Amino acid sequence: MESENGKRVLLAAPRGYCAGVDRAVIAVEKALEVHGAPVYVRKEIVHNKYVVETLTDRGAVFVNETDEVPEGARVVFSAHGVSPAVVESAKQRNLQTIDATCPLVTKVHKEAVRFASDDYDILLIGHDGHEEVEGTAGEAPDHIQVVNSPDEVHKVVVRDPNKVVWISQTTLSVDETMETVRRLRERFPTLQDPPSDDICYATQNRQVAVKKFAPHCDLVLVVGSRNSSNSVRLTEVAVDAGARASYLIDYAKEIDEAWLEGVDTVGVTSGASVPEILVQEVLRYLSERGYGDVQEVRTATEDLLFSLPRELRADLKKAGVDDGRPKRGSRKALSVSTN
Ligand code: 10G
Ligand code: SF4
Repeated sequence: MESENGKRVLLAAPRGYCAGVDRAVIAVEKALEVHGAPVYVRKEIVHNKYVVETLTDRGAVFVNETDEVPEGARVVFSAHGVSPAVVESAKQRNLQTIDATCPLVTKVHKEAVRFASDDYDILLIGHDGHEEVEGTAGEAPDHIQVVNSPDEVHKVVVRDPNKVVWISQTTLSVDETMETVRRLRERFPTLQDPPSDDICYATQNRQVAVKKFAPHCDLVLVVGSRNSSNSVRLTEVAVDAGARASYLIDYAKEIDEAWLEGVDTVGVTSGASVPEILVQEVLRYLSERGYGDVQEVRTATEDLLFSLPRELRADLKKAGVDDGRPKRGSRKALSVSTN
C-alpha cells in the first residue's frame, strides 16, 4: 500500500554486521572485560568510525603497527587479517596476540599458501593498499600479484600461462570481479578458479539486496565508512543497478537535505561493519522528513555465527567470564579454527 505522500523507504535485508565483524568486535570487548584497559588493536578492528570511537572510549588503543605496542603487551589483530611477517614481528616483541581475522579471510590465506606451494602464479583480485590484500599477498609474496580491476588485466605477466589461478579479496563487487576473471580467462584459457567463492556470503547477500531495490529508488543511502571496501561497493552496485543516486554516510547528520529534493523512494542499507543503531538514526531522520513508510526488502536470511578466537576463549574460561555467544540449546556458535 502506498503512503499518502507517495514517499517511502525500502530497507535492505540483510544489511549491517556480518559474522566476522560481530566476532571481531566482541573479541575486543571481551578482551577489555577480562584483561582490562588498555588492549592494543593493530589497525581498525573493522572499518567503521563509530565502532573504533566507541571501543577507544572503552580502553582500546588502535595502532598502525606492532612496533607501536609495548613489549609483552596484548594486541588484537583486526578482522581483515595479517601477513606472516606481522605475526613474526609480534612474536619478536613478545606480544600476546588475539587473532580476530575472520575465518573466511583465513580460508583465502590458506588457498594462497596451497597454490604457492604448488608453484602457481596467483592473481589476487583486490585493491592494493587494503589491509586484507596486504595480509593475503604476504602469505606468498613471490607467487602473488594483485589485479585491481578489469582494466589491469592486460598488464599481468606470468611465468607459465598454463599454471595460473585467481583468488580474491572477500569484499569486492561480484559483477566487477567476474568481469576481471572473464578478461583474465581470455588471456589464460586454463586459468584455475579458487576452490570456493572468496567473495564472502555477507558481501554477496548485501549486494543482492541492493540490486533488488535499486531500480525502484531515486536515492540509495549506504551507511558505512569511506575506508570500508564492502560499503563503498554497495553505493556502486546501487547506481549500476539503476538507482538515480547513491551516497555513503557514517551518520544521519551527514545527509544533505538537497539529496531528498524530488525523491519519492529512498533505499537504505549498511555495510558489513556497521552497527544497526546507525541505520535506525537514518530511518528516524527520514521519518521526520516524511519518509515514515518503511518496507523491508529481504533477499536472504543469515544465521552464521563464529566462535571467538581460541586464545581469548581460553582466557575467558579461566576468568569465568561469559563469552557472549548463544548458549547450548539456542543458536550454536560455529567453531572455526583460524590456525
Ligand atoms: O569492507 P572492508 O574489507 O573494508 O572491511 P569492513 O571492516 O568495512 O567490513 C568487514 C569486512 C572485513 C573485516 C574484511 S573481510
Ligand atoms: Fe568475514 Fe565476510 Fe565479514 Fe569479511 S565481510 S569479516 S569475510 S564475513
